[in-house]
Amino acid sequence: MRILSFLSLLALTACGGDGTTDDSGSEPAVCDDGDTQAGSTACGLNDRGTLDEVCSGGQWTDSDTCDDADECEDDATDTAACWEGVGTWDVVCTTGAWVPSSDCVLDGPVLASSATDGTQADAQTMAPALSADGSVVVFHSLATNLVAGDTNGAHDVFRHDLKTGETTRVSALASGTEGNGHAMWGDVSADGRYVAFGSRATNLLTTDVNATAWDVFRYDADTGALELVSVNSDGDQANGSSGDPPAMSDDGRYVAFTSASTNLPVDVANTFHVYLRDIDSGTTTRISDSNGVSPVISPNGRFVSFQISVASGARAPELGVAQLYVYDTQDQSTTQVSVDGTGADADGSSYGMSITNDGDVVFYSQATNLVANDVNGNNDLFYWDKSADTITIESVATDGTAANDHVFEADATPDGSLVLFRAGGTSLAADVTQWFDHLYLRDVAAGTTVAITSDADSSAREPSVSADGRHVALTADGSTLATHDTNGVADIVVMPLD
Ligand SMILES: [Ca+2]
Ligand SMILES: [Ca+2]
Ligand SMILES: [Ca+2]
Ligand SMILES: [Ca+2]
Repeated sequence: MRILSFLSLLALTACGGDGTTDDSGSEPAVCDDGDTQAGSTACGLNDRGTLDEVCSGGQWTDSDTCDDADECEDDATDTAACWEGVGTWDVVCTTGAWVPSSDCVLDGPVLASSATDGTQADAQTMAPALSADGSVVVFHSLATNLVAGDTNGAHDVFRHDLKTGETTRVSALASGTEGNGHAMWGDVSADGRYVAFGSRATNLLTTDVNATAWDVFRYDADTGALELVSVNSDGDQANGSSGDPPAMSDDGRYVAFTSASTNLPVDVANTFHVYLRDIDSGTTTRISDSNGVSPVISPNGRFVSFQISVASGARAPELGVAQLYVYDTQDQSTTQVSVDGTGADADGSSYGMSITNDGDVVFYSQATNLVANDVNGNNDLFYWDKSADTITIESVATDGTAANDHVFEADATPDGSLVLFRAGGTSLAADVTQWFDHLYLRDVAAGTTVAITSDADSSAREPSVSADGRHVALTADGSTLATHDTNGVADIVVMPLD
């Protein structure tokens, strides 16, 4: 069949052409001059294309036109712009096309608290939280010009996507109705899709039974929908205030929050407790005793760290000192973190900042008895290793020099290998000579500390590190960290760490 077809094709071709006889005696014309057809000579960057043939003098000859669309030679490497041109990633040529071979890393600091068109915020912004790859940052702001129609005169929670440059308001209904009260303290899922936040607006629900008491919501960026998180396992709204920053797991399923309600579940004392909401199963569990506040959740959702506030509480026998605990959802056990080597309570208050997937807790504390020779008289940053049950001090210089001023606010990667923290003083890095607050990057395993904001910058605070350790979001009081920052108020800056 194949031979017959080939012969038939030859016959047809021979009968084609312009039909004239070649007087010179050379080959008879087989095609009309100027016609083109697909050829068979390999061409292109990866020899995957074929040269077109053009009819000239009645004969088919290869043209210069290759039908190959490959943009690069296979296995070649290069770098390319990403995230709307604000970042760079490695690319490798795969089947003739450039394919990213690394995550996108910002080329430099970006002013994230801006409108989609780049307009700077007209009022202060704070409390950033960063997605796993650093591409989505959420924050709250009093600015009225980050989105159209912000006329509520209240803080709102916003979501800025570095991949597209888009800024959206999270604390509003999909219909466009804006909240009639403050919304604050956004936390974002690893993929940037979900945002948990608190709001005292009364019009984000059909019926807000606790009126202007704070509630916790979860926003879905895929649908624009809001879901009430501060509810009990029957779906009833909390009857008291849930007014602490909520903490959400990486997948957006678990949200830990503080509430003074008496129906989450039934609770006789109108005091604060920490609750864990499982949005998928629709259950809410109380995980702290009285006066539990300030929850921090591990990225995998297994562990929640919280503080027992100083007001009272069975777990804080030394009144006036807030102790720190970690709750394990796997066996419902609670362990006190803030203890000295003999198991005695910390002699100063402790504040949980971040908790790893293994349940290790990064916290700062006023205590002097958590490690030996803590004589600096300042807050320090500590790392509680759950499996080893040891506490180390991490707010030290690479050579071990102690902090000579206060330390607070920290965030860690999910494996605890990197810790970002805020500290005043001048003793933690050689290039810091000004006393105002700088941010430092501590490599816990290597024992190294470097300043990531310089003396040329104004104070920086509230670090949020991406899970991949490549970016940090921070609140910048000054204007030097990001270019084009001329608004004179605090902004959110996202910057590369390497
Ligand atoms: Ca507003
Ligand atoms: Ca409410
Ligand atoms: Ca100390
Ligand atoms: Ca600014």
